[in-house]
Amino acid sequence: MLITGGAGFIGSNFVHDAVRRDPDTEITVLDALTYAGSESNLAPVAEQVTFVHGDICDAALVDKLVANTDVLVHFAAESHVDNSLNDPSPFIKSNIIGTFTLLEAVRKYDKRMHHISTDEVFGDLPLDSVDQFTEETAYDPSSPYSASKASSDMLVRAWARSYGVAATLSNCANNYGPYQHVEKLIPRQITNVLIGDKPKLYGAGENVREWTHVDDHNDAVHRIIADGRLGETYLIGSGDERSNKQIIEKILTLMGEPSDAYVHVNDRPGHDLRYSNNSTKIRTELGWQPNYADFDAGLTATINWYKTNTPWWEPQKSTAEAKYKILGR
Ligand code: NAD
Ligand code: TDX
Repeated sequence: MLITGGAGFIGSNFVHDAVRRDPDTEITVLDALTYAGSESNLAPVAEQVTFVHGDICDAALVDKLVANTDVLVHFAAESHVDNSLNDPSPFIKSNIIGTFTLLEAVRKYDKRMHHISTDEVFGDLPLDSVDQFTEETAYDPSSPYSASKASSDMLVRAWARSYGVAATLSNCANNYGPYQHVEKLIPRQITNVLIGDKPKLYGAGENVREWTHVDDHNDAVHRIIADGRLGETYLIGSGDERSNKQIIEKILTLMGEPSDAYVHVNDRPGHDLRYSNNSTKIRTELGWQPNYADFDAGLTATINWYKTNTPWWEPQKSTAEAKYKILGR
């Protein structure tokens, strides 16, 4: 298996899981080690994994690696909406040109590829509705991040249809769990509390996200690789929708602080209101269901991970907060 972005949040958890499932799988990770990636995320499985420090836009390197693999699992991307609003250019390069570069190698060598994407490609849903995204929902991205992911998905769909590339796609809802960068909502607030700062809520905090544990996302990806139908898209989501305000209040309560000990900060421009994936297809076709049915238990485990892994997140924290400070967030 060749795993791009395997030194990032979801990718590194995927590699850990893949090694647990089958220690005999030969795994190569290709990762550019941007601010979001660290080879130390793979330390627990370093013996079982070949790490290649490189860029998915490097066609010669990608050609060589894809030629020697059976399955490509593509996680690598610029992943943070706020960063994309500040400077879209790395998003265009890594998410669009990078995916194109991989597709060309997969096409040349006739390899199997699974492409990881997001519910954000569909735009957003009204707050006061029970509407959901499905595999047929039209793309309507709001941010440079989601527009770049939508572009990458469309390239994969086109390469599957026109060139017969053996690809599948998945669009997952918001993930949480260990090794998530402190720029993201949940780790940012946990680490704010740990350093004695207050959690920061964008705007009124009514925006809703569907929270899925990273291990449940990765279990879904394993199932799609094993049994997914080629050319198909699968939506992944726990069904557990919560407002940002509820998330911050929950973190504070679980960490023994008053639930109102947070501050409101500037809202995100173009802020998507609500995401909700209808995951019936993957549940019925591939028998997937989330194991982390109890969000409080998953969040408590995540809080404990950040409590016991201070050396992992501390070096990221001041840089991430300095970026937010400029934006009043
Ligand atoms: P992340 O930012 O934590 O990790 C991304 C990894 O990709 C990093 O290790 C980084 O170094 C690497 N990378 C970036 N550009 C690269 C390039 N040009 N060449 C090689 N490596 C490069 O991201 P994440 O949260 O783990 O997200 C992984 C994937 O899952 C992304 O495709 C993202 O769009 C998708 N996704 C994320 C979520 C979520 O909630 N985090 C939800 C749904 C889908
Ligand atoms: O400090 C904060 N306060 C706050 O209220 C931060 C960092 C975020 N927020 C809000 C913005 C969003 O409504 O919380 C929500 C979640 O924010 P992020 O963690 O930045 O995630 P989101 O923008 O929803 O995107 C995430 O899920 C989909 C991932 O970052 C994407 O990679 C994935 O595609």
